[in-house]
Amino acid sequence: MAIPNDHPRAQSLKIREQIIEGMHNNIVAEAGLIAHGRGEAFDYLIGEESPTYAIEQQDAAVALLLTAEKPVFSVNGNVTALCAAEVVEFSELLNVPIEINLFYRREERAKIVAEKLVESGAKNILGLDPEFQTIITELSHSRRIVDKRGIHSADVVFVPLEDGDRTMALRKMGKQVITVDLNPISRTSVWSNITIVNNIIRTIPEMISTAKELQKMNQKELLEIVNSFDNNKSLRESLEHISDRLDKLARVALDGLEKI
Ligand code: PTJ
Repeated sequence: MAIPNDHPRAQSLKIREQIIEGMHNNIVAEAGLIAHGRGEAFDYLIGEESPTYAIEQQDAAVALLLTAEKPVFSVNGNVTALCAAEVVEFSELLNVPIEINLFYRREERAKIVAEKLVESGAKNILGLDPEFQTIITELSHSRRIVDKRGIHSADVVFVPLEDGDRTMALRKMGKQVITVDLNPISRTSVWSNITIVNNIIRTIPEMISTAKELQKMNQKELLEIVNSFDNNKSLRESLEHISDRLDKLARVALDGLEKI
């Protein structure tokens, strides 16, 4: 559906169209629409812009990726539909491989997701070649299938829009997990080492800009950023941000969102 630019919620509706189109093209799972709706609701609550706490989370995440020995990006259908080009640009900038890892895995869909990433400039996609597949034994669903060259041997896994089970399994395997999840109280958010409570649409371009700055720092400076980050404290800040907004909204509710 064509969204008129003058619609007050044009940007949100256009993004919704991207997800719907992604579902029709078999990139996004049906459940991806539901996940997106949940994300939209939380984005509404945080104010549909990147709060200060999110910038700090993104800085810590970039610093961790820059100090990692073997990082990997784990990419699913929603992330591909929303920001394939940006994810590819980020992966090229940091020289981090992309692995396709789907919750609702079907080989045909995994190939379609890969094609979209290749169309967007990706040169090498992990997660498809059966020769390199192995499993995370702690998991029973299809996200257990991982690539020996990627997630299985990585020290840091950047896995936006993740489900909680796998985050726990990855942590138990000794990996550091960075996620992007608009819901600060999801199991993924709570279990990750660094949770970015922000919309992936804003996060990846902002992380690209941050990476260009942080690439000028030395390892010691980067490690200071990583070590001074406290995920629990940061999640608390995100909840306080939502709670403050709701508090203000409750007071000025009928005057509209733009006033706060
Ligand atoms: O492509 P697949 O098969 O791997 O499936 C992907 C989905 C997302 C359907 C699957 O991983 C899933 O069901 O995820 P969940 O458990 O619904 O978790 C998704 C989380 O992402 C939720 O907490 C949402 O609030 C959050 N979310 C949704 N859209 C965004 C988001 N977070 C950041 N940016 C978004 N745009």
